[in-house]
Amino acid sequence: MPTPQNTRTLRFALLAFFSLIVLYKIYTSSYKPKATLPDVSDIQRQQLEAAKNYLSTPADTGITPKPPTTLSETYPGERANATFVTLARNVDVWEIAKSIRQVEDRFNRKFHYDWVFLNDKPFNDEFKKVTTALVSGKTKYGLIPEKHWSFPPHIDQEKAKKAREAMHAKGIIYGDSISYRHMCRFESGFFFQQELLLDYEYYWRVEPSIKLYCDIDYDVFKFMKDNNKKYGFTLSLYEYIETIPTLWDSTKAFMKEHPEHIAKNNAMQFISDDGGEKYNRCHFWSNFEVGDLNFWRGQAYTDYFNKLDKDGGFFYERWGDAPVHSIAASLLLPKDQLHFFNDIGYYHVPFTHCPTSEEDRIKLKCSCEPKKNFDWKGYSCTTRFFDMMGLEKPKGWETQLD
Ligand SMILES: Nc1nc2c(ncn2[C@@H]2O[C@H](COP(=O)(O)OP(=O)(O)OP(=O)(O)O)[C@@H](O)[C@H]2O)c(=O)[nH]1
Ligand SMILES: *[C@@H]1O[C@H](CO)[C@@H](O)[C@H](O)[C@H]1NC(C)=O
Ligand SMILES: [Mg+2]
Repeated sequence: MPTPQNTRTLRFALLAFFSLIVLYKIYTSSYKPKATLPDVSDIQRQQLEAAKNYLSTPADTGITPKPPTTLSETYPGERANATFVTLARNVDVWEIAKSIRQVEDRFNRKFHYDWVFLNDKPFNDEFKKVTTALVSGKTKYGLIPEKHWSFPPHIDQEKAKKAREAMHAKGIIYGDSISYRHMCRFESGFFFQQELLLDYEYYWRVEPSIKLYCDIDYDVFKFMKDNNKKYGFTLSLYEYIETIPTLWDSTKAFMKEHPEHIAKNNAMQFISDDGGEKYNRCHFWSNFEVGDLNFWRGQAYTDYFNKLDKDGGFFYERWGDAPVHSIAASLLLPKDQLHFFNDIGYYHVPFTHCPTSEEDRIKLKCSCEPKKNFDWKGYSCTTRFFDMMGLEKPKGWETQLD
């Protein structure tokens, strides 16, 4: 016979056992995964239905809903002979993906221009797949020939190595990098010679990780053509002198050798404060450029680049394509063929161009913060450009001085 003591223990054990089962059931049921996720197309259908209802319901808010527009709206009219161009490595794929998305959303979804990608190594399938999916025009992929991405034979390797070491010791950014020098020389002298670019007249250079802040509702390339512009920029600033100590000496020698290439009404005033004796280090920031490829392919620039390449500063110093392009555009073109794209809000680390006037920012649906605009800050050269061109500065510029 069980003692009362045993019965109580048994009852307690049974109670505890069943309570545990109940608790376990409650616990597992609340964590049970849902059978399946709702179907994406169902969600889309529901949202579309809701949107239709909303649009067909008379507004009781006093605000008339805008008619729906499609995102793939293509602007009518003829296209220019033009392409985007990007130099990139395979590892840049996700950063260039962001740039492309910005360019497409703000501009190219309306125009569908092509996009040429260039690399010193073959692009892999991932790079091609991702970028082709994002670009609304044709995409093309070029391998840079070795002669455009290597030391030319006349370069003294010992001297070049010493120069890199010295710049590194001084803490100059990319001071010891060989590939950065190949990149700068390539962008200075060879991008426009690539086979894929020979098919085009105008280009727009896009780098990884850039941002566009405003809608661009007109054809930028046709604007260049119709207004006889050869070089367009958004930001300008002073170059780091340690990277180009003798660039101006080579330039002066070139001007003496080839006076026939120096344009009348050029933009010398933008790059020199004393009529050409000294370089003031002003340059257009070349990670953004819209330009005429035939200008770079012409005799004047060919002679200029060859002179610079012979002097070796791409390797003995660290000449950047920004000062090289800028000096060339300023000396070999009449100044009215240069164009400041005030309406293109732009960012490349660490500088922003944001249209100065609020009226423009609203009209263009800009998303940039006005006080970040670099144009009128002390380290920008854009004031000099306005002075040279006799342009009136946009409303509100004084409020952005620093
Ligand atoms: N294929 C290839 N592209 C390169 C190489 N180095 C730089 N680039 C590209 O050249 C352009 C300029 O290089 P960046 O590294 O952005 O140089 P940067 O703009 O002076 O400096 P960041 O402030 O680092 O952006 C970018 O479009 C890069 O993707 C390289 O070794 N190979
Ligand atoms: C585009 O420009 C290039 C370079 O000037 C030229 O060779 C090509 O024929 C042009 N294409 C068209 C369709 O006009
Ligand atoms: Mg960059």
